[in-house]
Amino acid sequence: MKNIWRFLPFGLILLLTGCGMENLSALDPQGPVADMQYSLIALSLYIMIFVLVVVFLIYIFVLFKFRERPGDTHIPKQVHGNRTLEIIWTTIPIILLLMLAVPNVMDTFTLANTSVVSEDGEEEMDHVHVEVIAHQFWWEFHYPDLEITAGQDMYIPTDTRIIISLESEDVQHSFWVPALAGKQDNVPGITNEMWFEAPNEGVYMGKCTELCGPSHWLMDFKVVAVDPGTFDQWAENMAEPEEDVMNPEEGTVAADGREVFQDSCISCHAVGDEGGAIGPNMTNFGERQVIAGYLEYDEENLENWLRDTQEYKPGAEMPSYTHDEINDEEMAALIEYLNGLKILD
Ligand SMILES: [Cu+2]
Repeated sequence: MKNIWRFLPFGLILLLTGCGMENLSALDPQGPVADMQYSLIALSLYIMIFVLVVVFLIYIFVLFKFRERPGDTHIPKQVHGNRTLEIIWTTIPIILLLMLAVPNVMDTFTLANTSVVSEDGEEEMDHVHVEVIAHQFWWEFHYPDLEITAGQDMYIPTDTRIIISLESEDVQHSFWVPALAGKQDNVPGITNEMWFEAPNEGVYMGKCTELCGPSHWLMDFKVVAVDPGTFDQWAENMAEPEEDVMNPEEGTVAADGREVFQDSCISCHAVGDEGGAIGPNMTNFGERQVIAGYLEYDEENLENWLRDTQEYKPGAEMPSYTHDEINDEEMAALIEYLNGLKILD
């Protein structure tokens, strides 16, 4: 029975690699935090494999060497206590545990340190602070120093320390971007902190990993790492989108769509700083890769989502819109308007 537990690391690896969609894997680490965590996984695994191999070799050796042979009735010499053996099998596990414990404890302190001030208290490290607020079933990213709020896509500059504060608006959720950093919980009433850095530009897949309701499994998000110049541009445009994005030219289909948005959506969704904050901010909606966190971004999926919201994300706070509420022409205009909500060229 004991040996079954020694197979656990292999099972774990299989499970982790099973989540190979996009870069939703802790086994392809990007950046210092993920690297550190991967090294701990690897170190633990190698130590466990070493123990497994040694135990199995001894087991097999003993099984064959001392097995009962036909006709052999002699009783082996009875031994009581062996100081050398006892010292060996006490010392080796202590050494192995120290090899596990020392880097684990050291890295735990490094990972828990979200301070951006240097040790002498003089310099402040380049950083971006993001408050990650979890909702059933979407993610809000608030940048307090930049005074902007984004939904679903968390833009970050590369090679910059990202300081994350985790909060929840309703139940317990958990924030996980495996390629960049291990998970931390979003707990109502408590603010947890973590940090990570992304050295490479790219889109990193994130997921909620705490069972938080009927659409928990659809609570995906993306971390979009761009070069610092593009990030500054993004932040500037998020704070103050260009006028023709906010207000499409009079007489265009998009302008009609904006009216539908103003009638039906704006009490929950904001564009720029105008609108409610119950649902995700829509300022850069047209730049999303997915709708509702998981549906491929195209017009058909967008319409399906708006018509059958509860079908696609059971338990979401957003209602489904029937043809009586938004007719086909209005829907087409609304989609045109949403497609045009782009702030980066
Ligand atoms: Cu969740």
